[in-house]
Amino acid sequence: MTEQPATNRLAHARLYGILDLGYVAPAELERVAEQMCAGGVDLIQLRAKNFSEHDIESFANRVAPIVQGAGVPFILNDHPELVPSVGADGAHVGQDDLDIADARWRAGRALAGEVPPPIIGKSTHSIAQAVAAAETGADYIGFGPLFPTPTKAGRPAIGLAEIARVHELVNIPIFCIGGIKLENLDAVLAAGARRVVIVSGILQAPDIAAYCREVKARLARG
Ligand code: TZP
Ligand code: MG
Repeated sequence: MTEQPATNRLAHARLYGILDLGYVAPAELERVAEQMCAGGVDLIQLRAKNFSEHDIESFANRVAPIVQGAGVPFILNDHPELVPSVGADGAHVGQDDLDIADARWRAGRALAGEVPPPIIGKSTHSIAQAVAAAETGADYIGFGPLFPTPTKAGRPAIGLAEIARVHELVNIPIFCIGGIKLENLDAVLAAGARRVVIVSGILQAPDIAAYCREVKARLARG
């Protein structure tokens, strides 16, 4: 089978998993990445708050071959400048981080002409931010947090009411995020979500691959 470019795989991605060092010990990164890939996660981000850039580069260099070897695009949180050295597929930035154009330039400047352009994603917390992210060139957005979550403590939940509207207004992939678990996934899908990011639900599952498979099955039905 011919390998699809990461941007094509983004277009079909439904489940976005995050390897978050708040839940995963550094020594466990490879094992957890393998389980997420085995469970069918479509996109994987490395998120390591409070670690040095040096540590993040080294984590990413360990994880990238596993994730990309499984045909899954690999995204770095916060550090577009590390995309070229790691060979990641892109970077994810928040509202208080670099703007999309700057992130894209940093992520892609050493790669021009050699590999496909980087995927740049943006966190959004309202419809206005979602529309702005699409207009300024994001390849996808996170939309949330839908529910309060310890993974992003202090960020107010936005609930389910705006999910349908944001899908009417924004034409790039929208990944709903924040407090999503198997227990509330059907309600999130019924509200109009098509794609989700799940962090703690996956990383705290007793069987990560089985949990991911069940989420994918529900997404396929939803
Ligand atoms: N951005 C908005 S909510 C969130 C991020 C990174 C955390 C989602 O994590 P969880 O554990 O799935 O609630
Ligand atoms: Mg950030």
